[in-house]
Amino acid sequence: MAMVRARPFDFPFSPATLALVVIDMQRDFLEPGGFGASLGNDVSLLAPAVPAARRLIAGFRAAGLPVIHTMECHRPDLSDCPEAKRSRGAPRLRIGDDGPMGRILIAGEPGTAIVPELAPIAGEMVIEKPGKGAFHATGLGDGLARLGIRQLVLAGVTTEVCVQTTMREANDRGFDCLLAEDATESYFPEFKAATLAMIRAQGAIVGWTARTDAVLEALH
Ligand code: C5J
Repeated sequence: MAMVRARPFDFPFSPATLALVVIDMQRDFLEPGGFGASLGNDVSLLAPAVPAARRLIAGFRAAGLPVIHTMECHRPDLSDCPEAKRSRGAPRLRIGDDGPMGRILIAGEPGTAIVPELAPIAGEMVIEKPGKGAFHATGLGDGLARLGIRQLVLAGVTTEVCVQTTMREANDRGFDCLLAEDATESYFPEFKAATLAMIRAQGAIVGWTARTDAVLEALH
């Protein structure tokens, strides 16, 4: 069994059952003019997660382990966007409205794309998800089962919304989950800190956290 130096204690894993899941590293969250900015957030706060996520992706690819990407987005007719979701947020620019990078959070629009530094390569699983959690109304669970994956390293944005929701969904489905501390960011640094603390509290009640360097060291 390999081991990542992690908190609250070391994370044991088998490379045969480990995958990286990179959550929603999309222009709509990371760049001006997208969904995140429309909600009044300072999107520059998410930028530090990009280089760390890039190193994680490179490390998993080099080790021959699966890299899975998710994208929060909806069908152009919004049939998968509950009114309860669309009606919250900024009234002047809602999901499906035309923004500077195309329609906000709609599949296929320029703003919905993953930032170029972290773009998926051929053969990698890309999950389009209508919810905050990546298991809700997607094929992620079946895809992981097909690959025999039981343990996940997570990265992405935002820490306390889509990343934490996905991690909790995965934990309830029996996956061991580790969140890469420096490869995730929030528009609210205090929410990120609280999320990391609550994940690893009570004997890793939701999972583990570790620095990207510690994950990469363990993959060698
Ligand atoms: C949000 C996400 N924050 N990917 N989405 O609405 O965290």
